[in-house]
Amino acid sequence: MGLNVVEKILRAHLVEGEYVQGQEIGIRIDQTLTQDATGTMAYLQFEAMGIPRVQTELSVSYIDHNTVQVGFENADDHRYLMSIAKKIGVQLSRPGNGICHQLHLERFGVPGKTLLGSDSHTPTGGGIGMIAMGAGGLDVAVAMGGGAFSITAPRVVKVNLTGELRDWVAAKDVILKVLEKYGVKGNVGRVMEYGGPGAATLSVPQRATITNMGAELGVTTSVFPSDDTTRAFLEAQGREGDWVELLPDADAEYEEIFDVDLSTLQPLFAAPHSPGNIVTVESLEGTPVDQVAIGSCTNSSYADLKMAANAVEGHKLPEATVLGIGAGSRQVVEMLAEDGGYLNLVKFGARFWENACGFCIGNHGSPKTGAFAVRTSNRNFFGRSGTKSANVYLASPETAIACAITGVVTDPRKLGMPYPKVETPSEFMIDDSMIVAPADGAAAEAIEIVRGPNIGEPPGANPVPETLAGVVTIKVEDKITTDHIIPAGARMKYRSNVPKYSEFVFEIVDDQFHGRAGANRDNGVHNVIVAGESYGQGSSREHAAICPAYLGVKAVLAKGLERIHTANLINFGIVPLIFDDMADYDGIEQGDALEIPGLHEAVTSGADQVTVDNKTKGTSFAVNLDLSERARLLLGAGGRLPFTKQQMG
Ligand code: MIC
Ligand code: SF4
Repeated sequence: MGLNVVEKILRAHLVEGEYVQGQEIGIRIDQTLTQDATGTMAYLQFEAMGIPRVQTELSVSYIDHNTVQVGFENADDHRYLMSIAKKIGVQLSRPGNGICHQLHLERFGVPGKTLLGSDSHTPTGGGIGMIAMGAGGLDVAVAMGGGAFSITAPRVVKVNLTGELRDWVAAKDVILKVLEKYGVKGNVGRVMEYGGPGAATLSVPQRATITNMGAELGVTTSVFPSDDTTRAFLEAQGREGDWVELLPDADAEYEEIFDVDLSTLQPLFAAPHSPGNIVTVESLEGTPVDQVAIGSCTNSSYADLKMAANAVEGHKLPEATVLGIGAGSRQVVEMLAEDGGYLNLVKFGARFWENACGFCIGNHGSPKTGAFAVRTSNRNFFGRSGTKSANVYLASPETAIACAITGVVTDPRKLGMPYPKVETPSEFMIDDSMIVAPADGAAAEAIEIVRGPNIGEPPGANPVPETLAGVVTIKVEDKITTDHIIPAGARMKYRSNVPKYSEFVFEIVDDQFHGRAGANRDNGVHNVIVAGESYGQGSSREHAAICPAYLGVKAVLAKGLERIHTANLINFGIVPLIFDDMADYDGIEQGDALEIPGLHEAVTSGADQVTVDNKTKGTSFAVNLDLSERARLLLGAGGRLPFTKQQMG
């Protein structure tokens, strides 16, 4: 039987387990990336493991999330990150250089390699044929130390592309189409592999848009083959030596095949408040648009922005609309500055924001109350823009710029102008001077790690209790994202200060949670979170586990849990429990007193169910412990860091 691209890469990196679909395997990680918002904790954890230098082929630390720097906190984190990178052998991309995923694609990604990043959009690297996955910072720290990364040997879906995109229809519309079909839940354990004759018509940045936003499906990752287009992109980045061909065998097998004829696609929106709520742009035509934001790691390549720059020529931004632009990298900005695209956009009325995460994460650029915003980023979760009442519609740069030109929702095909298509350049402007190389030998040893007052301690062990005796501290519905659990935006500067950041757990859902949970913890009462389907969607931020653990949460009882968040819960000693009978979710309420006798024993002995006694309701029901052997060891030790320390003696 032939192999698909996913199997080829994963089998070549297999270091633990047997490659049997559905079984847990350990794979060797060639490259890692971190960003500052998750990275500070990841490096604190790396330090706590006591390994002096990273063991990977390449590790890069990017500073791109917290660049607003109101107060000293972010700058403290940056200095810490810079000093530790130099000491332990990590390349460091300075603030202002751009967004991690775009930069990694441009400057470091290599087809056929594995990449683990402490950010859920790491699959952007799938655009050049890498198996690139998001994970919590602790898992990335372990990979930096040479440890394997555990995943379930995936089911691979082939997205078979045929035809060619028509004018004004974009890669974003392809991934929105895939999201329309597969939704944002129920895809745990899958990988999307793109192929077919249509794949060859897509440039690397277009492919990267698709694999980037594949994160919203909840799959392990997404990947394109590495072909002549990949080679041309790497050549244009001065990295032709990094290219290898990587194609599926002719008789490769897939779990299923989803056919997408690119020539039939039309401009789409993901409507509030989920990337999976797909509607046509046409259906909302004429609606006034308050804000347009172009950029983020999904759509901020040179071709995207140059297309927008060409489109606005001779136009002026309507009075009632704001246009903000956040380029993906310094390379993109430099090229736009040189070829006049920047000037076009500024003359039109665009505000150039920093080439960083910025508006995408609600760090700045929050829209007005009740706004209708059109954004090219990948997530429109409730409250994420920083304005709870805003309605964020995700779209392609083509749709976004059409809306900016007219001030109302506009299907770009109806602008009545020729499509100002931009091909990927055959030569990019290359200047790596904002990437700082690590020191070696005695010079590395001499480096003092800089720790300002914002730099705290990594969390300690969170032991699973013998008997869980607690309360349902909060009950939430389906599709709760990590943005619901712990907000980013203006709160993100506390990532290195767990006690402070914990004050914001569930802030946008229930601002009393933190007080209730903290009081229970102080009174020896365990906190339990009860959730619906697909709990923990979205970001890889491990603080969605660290902060609840700090507040004394011992278990999450859900109808379903997403991959990265489940791993994070286990890493920090919180037991993931799955309802056996989904109807039991309805019979449980916030405030109910719960008891799970023998929880620790059940977790460590390999039991696949435990009984929950609802003392308030006088009911009992079974819940599933769907845990690998490895997960049981980690939980038994009170989390991954204490486990790793034990292992290392
Ligand atoms: C996001 O897009 O939600 C983030 C911010 O990049 C997160 C990481 C974080 O919370 O630091 C992600 O996607 O993992
Ligand atoms: Fe940054 Fe947004 Fe991309 Fe996350 S999704 S890495 S916040 S640009």
